[in-house]
Amino acid sequence: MTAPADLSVAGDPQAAEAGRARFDELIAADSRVEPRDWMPEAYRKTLIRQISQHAHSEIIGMQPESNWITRAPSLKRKAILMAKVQDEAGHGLYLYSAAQTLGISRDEMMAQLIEGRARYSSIFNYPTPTWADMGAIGWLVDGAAICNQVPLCRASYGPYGRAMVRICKEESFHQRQGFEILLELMQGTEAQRQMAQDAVDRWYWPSLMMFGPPDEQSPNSAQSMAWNIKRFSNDDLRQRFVGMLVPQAEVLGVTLPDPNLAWNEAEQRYDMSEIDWTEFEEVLAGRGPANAERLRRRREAHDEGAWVREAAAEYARKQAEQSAAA
Ligand code: BYC
Repeated sequence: MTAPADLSVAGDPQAAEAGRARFDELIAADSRVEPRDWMPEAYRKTLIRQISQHAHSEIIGMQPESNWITRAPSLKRKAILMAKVQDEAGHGLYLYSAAQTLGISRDEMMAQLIEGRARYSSIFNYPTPTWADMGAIGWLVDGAAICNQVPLCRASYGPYGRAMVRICKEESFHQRQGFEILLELMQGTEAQRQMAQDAVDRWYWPSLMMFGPPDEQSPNSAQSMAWNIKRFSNDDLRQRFVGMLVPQAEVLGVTLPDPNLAWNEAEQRYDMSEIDWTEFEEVLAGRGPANAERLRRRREAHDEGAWVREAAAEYARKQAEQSAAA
């Protein structure tokens, strides 16, 4: 599909030249590019790729947590978890809307997801066997999301940056609720403390993988940074995240499962063990512990929702008929 911005200058090389100059100026001035502005095709494609992957992550990300809604340990915890999962649906919808401004339809993005042609974050392909996983997801997964996404509030593409502002506010609440679940468990019985530590052990490394491959193996970073979409490299954000976790882990009383984790005064960063990138590659190739289950459930939900889409389309058709007759 061609973006509206391209259509406006199609067949007019002078207008395209002016559009390109204006785009370069906007990027150089660290200003915002808006949907009606001319933009290079590769910029548009990169944004569609990143924003749609992000939207899919939010939608698939509802599954590991919704698994615990019916089994939350109290009414209060159930209400909080329901609100959080609902927020994630909302994030997905803002992001799909932002991607639609680039000329791709919601139907096409959904088809890419359910046909297994789209990526979504590796983190959501891990199972959630215990209640402590709700704490670890909030603390580690939402914590990593905040580190990664706060800089995206300044992304050069206006609709994406604006969607991220609201998403980040909600993610902060999510992160705190996860921290609080773990804190309560860590102040509980020995079995509860063990459950919390076990969840941290299982989610720590996958949460570090959320930031993407190491910088030297990240094919998209350099261009995305030149276009002011990404503001920091994958490794820089990962370091920032670990720096945030260390003091919080102390407050919680949990151990981060890396024996080599230590502050390096000379380099002003944390030394850490090598991440198991083979595991990351396996998950990206669709062979993670829960990939098949996540996609199967997403397809089922899509099929089960067909009647809602049909009813909405029929209602819209009747409304249009009525206003045409009026
Ligand atoms: N998982 O060149 P690179 C959330 C792919 S939602 C899967 O560094 P880029 C939440 C990457 O797509 C969390 N794939 O790429 C929701 C690329 O493949 P393609 C989602 C990954 O784009 C509910 C290839 O590897 N957050 O937090 O410059 C509940 C090479 O990578 C991953 C976002 O989407 C991964 N972890 O950087 C709770 C944030 N990492 O497309 C929480 C927005 C890399 O070339 N996205 N790949 O086939 C981003 O910031 C960037 O897209 C990334 C990757 C940092 C993720």
